[in-house]
Amino acid sequence: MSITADEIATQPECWERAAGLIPQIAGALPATGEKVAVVGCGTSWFMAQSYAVLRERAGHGLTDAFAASEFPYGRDYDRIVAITRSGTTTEVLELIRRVRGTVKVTAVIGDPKTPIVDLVDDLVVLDFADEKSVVQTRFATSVLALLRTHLGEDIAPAVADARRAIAEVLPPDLLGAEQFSFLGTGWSYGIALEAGLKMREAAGAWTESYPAMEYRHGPIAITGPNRIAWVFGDLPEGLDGDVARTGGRLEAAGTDPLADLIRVQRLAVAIAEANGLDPDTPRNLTRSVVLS
Ligand code: F1P
Repeated sequence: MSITADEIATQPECWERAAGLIPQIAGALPATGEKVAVVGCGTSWFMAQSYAVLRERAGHGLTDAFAASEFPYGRDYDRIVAITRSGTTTEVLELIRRVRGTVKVTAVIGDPKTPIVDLVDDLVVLDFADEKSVVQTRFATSVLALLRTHLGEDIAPAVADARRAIAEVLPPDLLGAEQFSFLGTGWSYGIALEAGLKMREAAGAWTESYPAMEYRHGPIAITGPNRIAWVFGDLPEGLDGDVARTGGRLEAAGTDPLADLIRVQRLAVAIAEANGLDPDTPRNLTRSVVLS
């Protein structure tokens, strides 16, 4: 079994541990009413996007998400939340150095032995969810489990869905599919983006990601026999019929989107292995992007 597969399987326990941290670390996370920008790169950026939607829709205050390299300097935020497993990603560190002293910064990290710990005002360490694997799985989802709990959500139903997602046999149609369009609404759009990235990173698969209601505005032209439209969370009305008419397969588990992401992670590992790739050593990737 690959290291990635091992780490994927530990997610339910990691989410419970992350949720259990809230009483100790709540003060490090944004207070209700604060204007917040959440930043990261790659997977961490997609978790930032999901959190931003969840926080704002839960009424906790204005929340924007940016790729660290695209941060709009000069905007008036009360706090920046930086999500980074490694704590060494160049764009994230550059951003923090640039805003230091002008706005409060919280870092949510996996590895506490990195320079970021001395640069930020508040720190949340999820070292138990850190990974050996290059591609992120459990760190990212544990961050979102932590943040959802901080917003007042009970993570237990998602954990139960996650356990089922780990135990389930993956349908053979999915393993042999040629293309995947991942779709989401609200916070599950960030999950759709991450699903697409995971399949590209671990399996070199052809994937695309869209807000679910945007899918009919062009992307549906890609779907056809042996291609998958995968919906996280709520299925928009009529989309099942639209996908059926293309001859493609609709995948819509209707479970918690974060738990459904686990099925994609498992699929990515399975497709990589079926194609003779090692999911632990993905092509052209490093655990953290450190630019010189
Ligand atoms: C972010 C990241 C990963 C990606 C790749 C390079 O890392 O972009 O999401 O999978 O391995 O690094 P981090 O800032 O969260 O450590």
